[in-house]
Amino acid sequence: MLLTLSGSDTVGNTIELRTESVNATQVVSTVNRLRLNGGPEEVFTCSTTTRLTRGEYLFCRLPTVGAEGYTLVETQPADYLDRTETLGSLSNGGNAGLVGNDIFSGIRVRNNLVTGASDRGTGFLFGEFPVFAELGGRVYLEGSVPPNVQDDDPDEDPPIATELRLSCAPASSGDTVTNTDIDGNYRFSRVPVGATCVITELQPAGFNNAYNTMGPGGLSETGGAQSGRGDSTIQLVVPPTGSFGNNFAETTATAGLPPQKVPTSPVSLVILFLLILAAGAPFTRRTP
Ligand SMILES: [Ca+2]
Ligand SMILES: [Ca+2]
Ligand SMILES: [Ca+2]
Ligand SMILES: [Ca+2]
Repeated sequence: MLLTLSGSDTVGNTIELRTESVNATQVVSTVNRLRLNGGPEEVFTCSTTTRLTRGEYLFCRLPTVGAEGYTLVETQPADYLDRTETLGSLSNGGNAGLVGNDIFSGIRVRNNLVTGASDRGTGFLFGEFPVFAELGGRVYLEGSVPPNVQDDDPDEDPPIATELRLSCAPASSGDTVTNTDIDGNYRFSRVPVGATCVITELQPAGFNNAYNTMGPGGLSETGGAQSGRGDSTIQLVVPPTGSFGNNFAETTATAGLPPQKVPTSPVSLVILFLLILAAGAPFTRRTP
């Protein structure tokens, strides 16, 4: 997600900074792109000891802002439905500004030139709701000794190669047929959040059904415990955070395993984007 911070400092320099929210976990730096007084773009790195995670972002090296305050704008990201914003706060106690749709204005970031204390703004949140999510799981031979009803990873529960099919209402925008990878994992992407879907595992030759486990949003399953050699299915409603752990376990034993189900995980409903404004030394020093 692209964010743009703009304003003028106390001696009239115009500042425009742009950054992207991070798309990974344990991120220790972000890139800021600065245009000072409309000049050429300068790229620099913001480092942080507070690691950033997916959706968070960081501006740094902000000079004390002029009377108008900074304005912060979000460019609406593709594949998200717009939600409401939440105003953050400034560590120096200044006016954190006003909140509009995808915009904060009048953010009075002030560095204390007497004590040297840098201002820090946190909690400027842009709310978005994903249109699409991912579904996935694993197909494996239940190989635990004694057998259990959970995925213990490929070294204990070896992968089985097969084909998975996806049928959704409303229909998925992504591929609806896929195959397991080398570890037995499969994944469907661009599946509409809120859709009701059925994942069908084509029963791999030579195996009997052992059990299925349902990921978040799971409603029902077929072709699980002691059900012979038919195809297996899991039906679910797609949560905004996606659904993994939709697993199909097989056995070479004729009788299969006793029927048991693994509980469905809880689901969180909204993904929020967090802004951290970290103030620091001014870009330039000018004598007023
Ligand atoms: Ca938005
Ligand atoms: Ca909004
Ligand atoms: Ca196991
Ligand atoms: Ca099966």
